[in-house]
Amino acid sequence: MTPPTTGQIGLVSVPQPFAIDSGAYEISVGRSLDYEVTLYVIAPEGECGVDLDITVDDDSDGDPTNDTDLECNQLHTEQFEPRAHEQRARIWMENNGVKKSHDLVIRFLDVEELVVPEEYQGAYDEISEILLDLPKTGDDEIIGFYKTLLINLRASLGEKEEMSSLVIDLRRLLEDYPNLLDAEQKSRATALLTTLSDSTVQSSF
Ligand SMILES: [Ca+2]
Ligand SMILES: [Ca+2]
Repeated sequence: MTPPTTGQIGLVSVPQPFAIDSGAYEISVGRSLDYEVTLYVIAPEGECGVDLDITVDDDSDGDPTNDTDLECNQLHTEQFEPRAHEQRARIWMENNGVKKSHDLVIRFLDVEELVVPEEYQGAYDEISEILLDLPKTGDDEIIGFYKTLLINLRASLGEKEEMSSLVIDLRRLLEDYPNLLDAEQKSRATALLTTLSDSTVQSSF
């Protein structure tokens, strides 16, 4: 751990964090701990939060790295659902207009069978990209629903039945709300859904 000194972010966690490069930390956690990490981020002053996944914009403000998934100065136990070998989180802090951040890599051990099957890695990355470019205007509830379906789809890659029902839900949503996405977003989403429904159909023969 980094001993907290004035104005510095301190991090205490189980499993223990290791400094990996300038300002970044890594925590390795395995199945024996149910992928649970207990952490406490000490921020002596200013605003501070932990963004647990810098590829997903949880508060839909256009910046995927600034979410407050966990509050600082509080003890949290977070159970992760590994979909890859690691997940990158970020501790951010802002004090008197000065921003600081420390990346936090959560490395998952014993995940061979949990990670995205290789043939879906491209789709996984594509969904992550699409999630970074959600509509900025429009009905928040519908955008939120679209985002949830995409996150669920990304989590279900390789599970054929769940995948195909989510692909159908997404297609239906895009049909029901033809103005939800702009032309570029729409062609990207449509291409993704076509690829995934092809792979679902093929696998059933
Ligand atoms: Ca995020
Ligand atoms: Ca955000």
